Amino acid sequence: MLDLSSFDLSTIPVTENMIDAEKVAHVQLQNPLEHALLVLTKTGYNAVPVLDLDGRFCGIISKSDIVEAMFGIEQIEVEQLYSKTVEDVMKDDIPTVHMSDSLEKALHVLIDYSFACVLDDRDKMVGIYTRREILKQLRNEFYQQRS
Ligand code: 4BW
Repeated sequence: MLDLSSFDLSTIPVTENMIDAEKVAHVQLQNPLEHALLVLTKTGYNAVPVLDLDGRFCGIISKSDIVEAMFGIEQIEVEQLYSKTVEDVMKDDIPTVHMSDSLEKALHVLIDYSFACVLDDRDKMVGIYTRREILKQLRNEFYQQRS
């Protein structure tokens, strides 16, 4: 049985084991949807962060946001990929965590989202914390207790 009493998420900084920003695939606000679809397809991710030109976090765009934007009344309108921008279809009401926060805060975000964006004081994205990372921490704790 896993005893979580010694695994205190409130003491683990969210910056520990986050994926650094330079390794995070992202798109920019003014990119056409076609570019966002290319990034999502080539990287294999379902959703990536949207940043402005200064690297500030603006929201998240997913493959389903793009497909939804292409649906016209009667048919799929491929031209929307060129006429609409990331800003037109992204979701911007996304909870984030600050780089001084603990894993406990990220855990709450990761209930509803597959990753949490980690921001600095100026809202610049310094990295992301993923469900995979938190599960890896739990697994490590599990094996440490068994040994
Ligand atoms: O290209 C991939 N490499 C690896 N090693 N794993 C992948 C890859 N693509 C998907 N996965 C796996 C991961 O376990 O599928 C899970 C779901 O992917 P997603 O959500 O739906 O595209 C991945 O889970 P995760 O590592 O916990 O990542 C959660 C979400 O975080 C991903 C994606 O939206 C985002 N993400 C992760 N790494 C990213 C990233 N976004 C941009 N750049 C990165 N480097």
